[in-house]
Amino acid sequence: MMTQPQTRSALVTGASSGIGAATALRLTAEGWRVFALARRAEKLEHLAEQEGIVPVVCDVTEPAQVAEALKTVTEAGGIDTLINNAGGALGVDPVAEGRLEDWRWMYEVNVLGTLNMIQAFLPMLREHGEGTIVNLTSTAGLVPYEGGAGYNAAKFGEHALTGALRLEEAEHNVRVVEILPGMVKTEEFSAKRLRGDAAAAEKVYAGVEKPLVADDVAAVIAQAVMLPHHINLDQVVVRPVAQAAQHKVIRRG
Ligand code: 8X3
Repeated sequence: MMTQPQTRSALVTGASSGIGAATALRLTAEGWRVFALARRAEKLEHLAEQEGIVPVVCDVTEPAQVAEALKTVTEAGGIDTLINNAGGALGVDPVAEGRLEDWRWMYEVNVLGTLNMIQAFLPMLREHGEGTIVNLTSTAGLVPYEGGAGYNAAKFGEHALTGALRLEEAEHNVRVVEILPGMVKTEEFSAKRLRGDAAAAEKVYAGVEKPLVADDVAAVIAQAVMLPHHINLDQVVVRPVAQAAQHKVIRRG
């Protein structure tokens, strides 16, 4: 199927669940064509059934797999919007006890995975003439907190990459949007960070009446990318009302 020139087309990484999956569904509901990219094929099955979604199996930390994904997307008509959502946190250890392998993994997936995707798809976005890149960083990339250093360092890194990219790509008319979510209750984020401890993961959101959910952030992403191209939401911090700041969360009960 050839893409019509007026059809918007995006690639979303980390699309198998959470914010990535919700974003893929939001954009297809708006008539976009979406390449939903994730590491595990079986986790993409539920999206593959959706009209307008093309599943792409790829680990963003593997340049050879990213090159394959670029080939697939190019042959299928290309994109005008790249949404770098793949990322994550691992561990809540203080600096004194942080595990090197956790820090490496976080840097690899949040910073280098994003870098791999940008380097691969930038020529296509420049050539399009009105390209958009959205990077999902985090409020953890603005304010360090106890037990957060490894994740903070990775997200500060991704935040820096995003700021430099915006400066570099303006002359190519590539819009660079940074979305910085705060507390978002998804099925995987805290479970992964807390190494599968479901009770501890649940405690993160305890008493918060309305934590954000994946679709709330997806709604913000969709708004940002559907604004006329000359409008750039440089940085959007998205939190639940109950989280007035990183250190101030209203919990009831
Ligand atoms: C997730 C936000 O507050 O857990 O990116 O660092 S937080």
